Amino acid sequence: MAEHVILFAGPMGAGKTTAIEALSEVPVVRTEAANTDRETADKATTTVALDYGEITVGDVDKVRLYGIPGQRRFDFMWQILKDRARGLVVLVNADAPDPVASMLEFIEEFRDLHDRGGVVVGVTRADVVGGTSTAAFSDALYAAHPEMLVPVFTVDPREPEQMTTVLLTLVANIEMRAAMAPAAPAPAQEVH
Ligand SMILES: Nc1nc2c(ncn2[C@@H]2O[C@H](COP(=O)(O)OP(=O)(O)OP(=O)(O)O)[C@@H](O)[C@H]2O)c(=O)[nH]1
Ligand SMILES: [Mg+2]
Repeated sequence: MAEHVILFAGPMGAGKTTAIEALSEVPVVRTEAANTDRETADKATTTVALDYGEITVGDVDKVRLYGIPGQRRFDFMWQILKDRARGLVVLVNADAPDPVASMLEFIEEFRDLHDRGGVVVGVTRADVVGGTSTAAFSDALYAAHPEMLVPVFTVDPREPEQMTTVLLTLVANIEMRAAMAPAAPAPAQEVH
């Protein structure tokens, strides 16, 4: 059984916890505390350590889903989880002050995950803003990092089917990358 560790990153209120709740087949471990920053995200609670959920893909692949806190003051958890993960879902809410810049910030912070696995972007709360299209996000990504291959979706994290599409795209990318990676060289033979 293959196992994937996927990180959900993005600004406060983007929908990381909501997405993991929508996807997980086991009760989600959540670490919510009262939200003292209602200006950034108008919701009662915020993640302070991590979210954890699990889903099985295609009957055999177990996917571990970790959500990290959006607030920078809790970013000690970012490093710990970054080292374990092989894939990244960046969720960014369309009603953030500058969602494109925010997306780029998280992509750059977690660049390693692109290089050793894969990255997808989900633009959330598109229904709240109206007129949101993925083009501005894809164009900015291509301008900043033409070498990176990152699919961009609009997604409502409350909808399990939509989140499943995003997750399966990422898992497919990771598996394709692994299949195409050159095999490790055979150990050198000693000559006597
Ligand atoms: N209308 C609408 N609401 C959404 C959408 N996506 C998320 N939400 C709501 O926005 C809020 C997102 O909250 P969380 O899931 O806690 O966000 P988070 O990314 O975990 O935030 P932190 O843990 O604080 O960093 C929830 O109330 C969701 O129901 C969307 O596409 N449309
Ligand atoms: Mg959260």
